Amino acid sequence: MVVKVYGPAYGSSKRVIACLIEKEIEYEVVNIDLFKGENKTQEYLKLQPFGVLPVIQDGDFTLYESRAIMRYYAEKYKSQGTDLYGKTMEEKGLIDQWVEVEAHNFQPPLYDLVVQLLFASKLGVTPDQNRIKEDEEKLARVLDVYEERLSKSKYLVGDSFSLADLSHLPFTQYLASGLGKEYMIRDRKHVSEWWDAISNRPSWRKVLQLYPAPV
Ligand SMILES: N[C@@H](CCC(=O)N[C@@H](CS)C(=O)NCC(=O)O)C(=O)O
Repeated sequence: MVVKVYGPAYGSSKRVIACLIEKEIEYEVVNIDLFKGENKTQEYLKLQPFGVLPVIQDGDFTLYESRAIMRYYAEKYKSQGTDLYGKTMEEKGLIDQWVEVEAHNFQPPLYDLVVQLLFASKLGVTPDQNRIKEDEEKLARVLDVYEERLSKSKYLVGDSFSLADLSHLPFTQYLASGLGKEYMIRDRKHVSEWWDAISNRPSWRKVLQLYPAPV
């Protein structure tokens, strides 16, 4: 059964696709254009009642929330493709910890910077300079924690690439190019080396090549 991914051009969908590629799982995409409101149609809301991307359909199984989807496939195909979800319960716990940090500490200020700096005109939002400054300050404090963590190991959890790192790819990509804030990565030696390592994975290069950002 080929997995159907509704997306695919936006950040959260790319998290799922990078995971599917790492796990060597066959998939096809269904294009949903957020700027045309295709995520708010009755048909789409039946799949994802909150009207956001992505959703996957795997036979008659439907799942939304990008991080739940990547965990599902990392577990379901544990021994296929890259092992992304740790070898021990402790590794798994730490991977989950960093996925939660990504979702609750890292992505929120960065998502807002993307909306303010990249999507504002398309979304009819006036960029708010105070908010941009606050977001950058918040994100800088988070990245300082990452710098400390990454001074101790190559990846967020030990010496292997895992869901903890993968989950950061889509929004760090915006930070690395497009927002004019690449220095937030490059000024931090260990974050910078980590970004080079994870963003050069063939899976991520393929995602970028196949699904260019909409703006
Ligand atoms: N927690 C959700 C967030 C999904 C999300 O915010 N998706 C964005 C695209 S990256 C979206 O669909 N935004 C449309 C909207 O907010 O109307 C997930 O990870 O799946």
